[in-house]
Amino acid sequence: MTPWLTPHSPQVQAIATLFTQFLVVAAVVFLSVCGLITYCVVRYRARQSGEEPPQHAGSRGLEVTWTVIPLLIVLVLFVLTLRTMAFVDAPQNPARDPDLVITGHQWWWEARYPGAPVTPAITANEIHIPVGRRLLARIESADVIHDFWAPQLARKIDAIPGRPSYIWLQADAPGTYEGTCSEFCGMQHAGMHFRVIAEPEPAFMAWLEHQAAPPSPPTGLAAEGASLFIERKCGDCHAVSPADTRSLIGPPLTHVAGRKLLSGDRPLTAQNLALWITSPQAIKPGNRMPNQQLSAAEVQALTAYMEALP
Ligand code: HEC
Ligand SMILES: [Cu+2]
Repeated sequence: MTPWLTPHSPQVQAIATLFTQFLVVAAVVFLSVCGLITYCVVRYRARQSGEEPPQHAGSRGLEVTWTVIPLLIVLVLFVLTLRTMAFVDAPQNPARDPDLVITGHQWWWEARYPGAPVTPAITANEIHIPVGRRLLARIESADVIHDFWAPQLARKIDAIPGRPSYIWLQADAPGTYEGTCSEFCGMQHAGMHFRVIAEPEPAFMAWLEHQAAPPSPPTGLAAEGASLFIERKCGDCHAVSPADTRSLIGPPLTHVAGRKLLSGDRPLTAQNLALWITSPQAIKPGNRMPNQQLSAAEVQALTAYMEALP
């Protein structure tokens, strides 16, 4: 199996097992039908003598057989499916707070950790989780219907505006797992990638604490960038403090430099940051960040500021 389809959670393992069971049953049905057809073609083919095979009309025995066998097959598949669903699906009216709230935005993912001992921790596109723990995640949308899909870790689930849904999110080994939006949601639907980064508990806690802590005050060129950030109204769409918990149009930038990818897609380097700030539409056409017509000096200062937010 291709590596990115290898199950890495008990839930996805159960889905993969169900798939195999269906495949085996379908293969048996397919081969029996092929066998029966071949048999009939050979056994009852036109003979030289022109003699017709014996003709029968109606047979209760046969009718009952070919009704009961498919019924049993469907029943078995139905029970297997129900069992898998019961194991895989999270309660849709959970009695407790979710560990994670994931919100789809055009065209990025926001993640919050309301159940964590240190809050508020908010991030975008790179969702850290502790390894081996089954997390209850609430999936929401800020605008249109998206679909949260990390194929190795959890089932697919629609993110529907105004109607939260819940899934179990779990990884049984440390690693970085790719995910993507799986429901067409506009121009940059195909650019709506995310990653789930599963780490041992201590590393995850350290990450969480870091996200919840304010970034250290910028100095030098970065400080100039920080005032430009306010002047140029970047702050209307982006948070730069964990205390700013509003759900905004753009991803939180509080610890943006700590992420590996810019907009979930390309390496987060100074060069790519500068390119993005100069002309976001050139990188991700149609995305909701306007070109601010900044001068080269302004871009430089803003890039230094972004880099000063690890
Ligand atoms: C009208 C709202 C808006 C304004 C104003 C705005 N941005 Fe953005 N910004 C966005 C959106 C939306 C995205 C995410 C786009 C996407 O990935 O689809 C984004 C993404 C970014 C990213 C990449 C973040 C990541 O997680 O990869 C950076 C960096 C950024 N903006 C910096 C700035 C700076 C600096 C300014 C001010 C000059 C600014 N933005 C002004 C909406 C805005
Ligand atoms: Cu989407």
